Amino acid sequence: MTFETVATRPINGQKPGTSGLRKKTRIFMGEHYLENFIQAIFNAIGGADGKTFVVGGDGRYFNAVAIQTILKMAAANGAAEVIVGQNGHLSTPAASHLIRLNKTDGGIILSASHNPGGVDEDFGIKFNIANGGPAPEAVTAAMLDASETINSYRIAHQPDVDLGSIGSAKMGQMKITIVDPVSDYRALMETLFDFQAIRAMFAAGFTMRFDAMHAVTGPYAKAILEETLGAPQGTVVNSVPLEDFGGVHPDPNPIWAKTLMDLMMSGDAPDFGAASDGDGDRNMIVGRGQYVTPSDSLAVLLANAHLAPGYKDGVAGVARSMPTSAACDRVAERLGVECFETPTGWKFFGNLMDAGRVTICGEESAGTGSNHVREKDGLWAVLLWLNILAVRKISVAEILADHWAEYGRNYYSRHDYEAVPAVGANQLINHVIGQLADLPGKSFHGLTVTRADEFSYSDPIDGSQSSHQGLRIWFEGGGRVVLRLSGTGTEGATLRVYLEQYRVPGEDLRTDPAVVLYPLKQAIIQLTSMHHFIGRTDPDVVT
Ligand code: VG1
Ligand code: CO
Repeated sequence: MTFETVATRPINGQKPGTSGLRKKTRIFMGEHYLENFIQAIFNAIGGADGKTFVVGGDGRYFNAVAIQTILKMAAANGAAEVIVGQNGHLSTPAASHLIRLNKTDGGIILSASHNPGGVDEDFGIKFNIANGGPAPEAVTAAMLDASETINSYRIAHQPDVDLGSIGSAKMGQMKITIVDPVSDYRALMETLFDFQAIRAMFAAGFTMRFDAMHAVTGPYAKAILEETLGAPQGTVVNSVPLEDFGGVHPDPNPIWAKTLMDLMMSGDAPDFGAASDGDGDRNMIVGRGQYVTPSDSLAVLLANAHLAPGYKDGVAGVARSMPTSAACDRVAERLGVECFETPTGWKFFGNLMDAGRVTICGEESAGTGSNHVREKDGLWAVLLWLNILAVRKISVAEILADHWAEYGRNYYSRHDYEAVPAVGANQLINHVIGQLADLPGKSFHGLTVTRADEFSYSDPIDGSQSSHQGLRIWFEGGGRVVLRLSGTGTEGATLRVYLEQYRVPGEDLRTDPAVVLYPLKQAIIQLTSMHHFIGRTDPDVVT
């Protein structure tokens, strides 16, 4: 086999964000761009020599081409083996599982998750470490450093490998193992959930719709929900992964999964609805006539996890990202377990899970998961909900009503201002940072600030510090607003405004969240001088 060492130069901007490096697909397709970044990953981890990796992606445009390049580079860098999902497909949680199951040195996941796919849309690459989780900040910083000093990369001159059939192949000395993307993952799910109870529930006529949004979860959902658990054919819709996700954003929220939402709010609604994102790590849960916010879903799953066999002995603790509502904190308190507040992004949960401090983690963006892998896991959340429904035998709406009656309700909504000029967005954040110390005692739209800060995190396991992780402003009466800029976009900036208002049990807990959160929304518009900095006050997406 012939290897080539190709001379290259650093390319600006290969800085991983909240979840890997995301750019326009055409940028990734540019000369040396992908190669530089892959070589930077290998360089950052002390080389690939003798190592084993898992490689797979969400099937978006350029996935298949990029995987061939990665294989050739892994071979030229001396990797011993690469485990690849058939046709190059692996959901993010399934990749995390394969990394752990096969005790590999890590994995390369090709995905831009909820961002749209296509030649003129987005592509992304993330590196996961040997525990199966996203590279922590020390590793992503090393990757950036390596990308800034690179002067060559190594690649093999070999024909493309046929990834269509399961089995093994060789590229020079390197073994390539092509695996069924679903089977190991399905086996793991069977160890966690009471499949028999869920099967009995479907057999008794329980109805469901799962919208795979033409993303990677389709084959997983079909195999598990329909083939294994007996849900009728057609339960999973949009189940064939497409390179452009059928032209939509594969983002499981009421906006992008509107067809599912409309069905669930109609007279024809099935008992249960769910959707997942591009790479299968996030989920949307919706009952008949009842949307479940991701923060509430996390709290409900935590409170009821013991009903599933995998969690029957209880949980060690819980962690949530800072913008996520405090609904799960109340459950943790009742359970007498630790509750951690981390920066946005799953990479901050890995240490806590490895140390056995937390079992369940979640984010307001519809990411939920547990220590069965080191990634968020969309289908896992759906299966845990199904397990709970099978045991409790009441509706989603009733489960939620019970929960609020017991713990109170954290009304919650996220407002996204997309494609905002980056300059204005940064000025807005700096404007608020400049006021933080003086905010307490001041009133905006009739609401008085009690406390305000910029969130920093000190990892309790390894002591690493992460600062500038978002602004928090608390108001009299149990309100909180969080402001931060997205770290997953590829154009301009996205300002995220997270609104939360707590009401205790006994208060009216059925009011429309938009009504309850309206005063907070007005207060933050005034406090940030939003119109001045970004030219508008109406969000593009409300979830
Ligand atoms: C968003 C979400 C965050 C999530 C991240 C990756 O990040 O807010 O909670 O972990 O996406 O999820 P940001 O920086 O845009 O707010 V995924 O499913 O895109 O890998
Ligand atoms: Co995702």
